Amino acid sequence: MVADRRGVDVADLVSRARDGDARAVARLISLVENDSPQLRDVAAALAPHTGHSQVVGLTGSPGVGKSTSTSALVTALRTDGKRVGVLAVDPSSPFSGGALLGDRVRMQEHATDDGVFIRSMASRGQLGGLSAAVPQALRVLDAAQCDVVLVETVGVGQAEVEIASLADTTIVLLAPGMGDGIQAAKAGILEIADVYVVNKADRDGADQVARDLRYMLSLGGRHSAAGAWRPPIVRTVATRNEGIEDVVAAIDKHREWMQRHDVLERRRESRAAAEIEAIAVGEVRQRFAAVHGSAALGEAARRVVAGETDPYTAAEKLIESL
Ligand SMILES: Nc1nc2c(ncn2[C@@H]2O[C@H](COP(=O)(O)OP(=O)(O)O)[C@@H](O)[C@H]2O)c(=O)[nH]1
Ligand SMILES: [Mg+2]
Repeated sequence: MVADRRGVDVADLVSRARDGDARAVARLISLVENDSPQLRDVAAALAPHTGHSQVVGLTGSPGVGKSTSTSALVTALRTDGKRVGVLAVDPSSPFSGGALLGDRVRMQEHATDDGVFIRSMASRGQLGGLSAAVPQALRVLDAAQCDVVLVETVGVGQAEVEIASLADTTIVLLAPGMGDGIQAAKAGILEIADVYVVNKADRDGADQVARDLRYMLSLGGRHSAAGAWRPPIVRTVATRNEGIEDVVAAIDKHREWMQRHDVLERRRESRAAAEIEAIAVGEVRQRFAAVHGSAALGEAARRVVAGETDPYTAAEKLIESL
């Protein structure tokens, strides 16, 4: 193994991750999460090994049962022999412990399973925020040959909608007694669902939640167009693994539908486009920061003041020189 002073041997890490080495996977995610100087090497080494995983996002209010459902889904997918990644993402927390600690405890039953990779991420430290770090972490899990990657986001808000939009299939969970439908509708979270899960179906009011949901969906939105995917409503009791196989079936069905209608490629391409754009704009912004107070800018300013050129021409020249 050739590990130079700059750090680790990226190619070796990627090759070990592909073989399912959990420590290599963890190390790679740390590299992308901490915006390491080797981020580019890692991204380049991962690129040829991606495109296999189906990314499934789970979102919904705190307490609705996302973690319990995630754990139950892991069990179901493992029974089917799938390799599974789990990313628990907390956009509002500066710590990757805290709110997610409970989830880790819940995930304990999968801790010794070498076909499951579990990781939590919080917003601490990332230069471009979680929306920049999560796609990279997803690529690591993809390269580690996960068939499915479950992304659980904590809370309901704009940040969660953003993270959820990184998924191929987005599951929105609701539960009775949480005043949840309205909150989710306000946050725009209902619009992003490919599958609805009414969890805690063992409790009173689950039928009402499903009815309210069906009513809200009947009012229109992107799903009402001809030929559009109709998001199913699945009832579950996640604590008893009830209905979980129906969720798995709904995920499979959505994937098949996306492939049949060429939607999967288009969704992934539009996500990649947004990512490239964000990276490019970030890069340009950084270069502009270097321009501020520079000799070139000073010279251009002098020429504008002297009437030798106009500010538009000067700005154009500056952009060209970047
Ligand atoms: N009665 C009932 N309780 C559930 C069900 N699913 C989860 N819970 C409980 O609801 C609480 C919150 O669950 P959790 O998975 O942590 O929710 P999260 O915040 O969305 O991740 C926990 O006490 C779970 O045991 C369910 O189907 N029925
Ligand atoms: Mg949770």
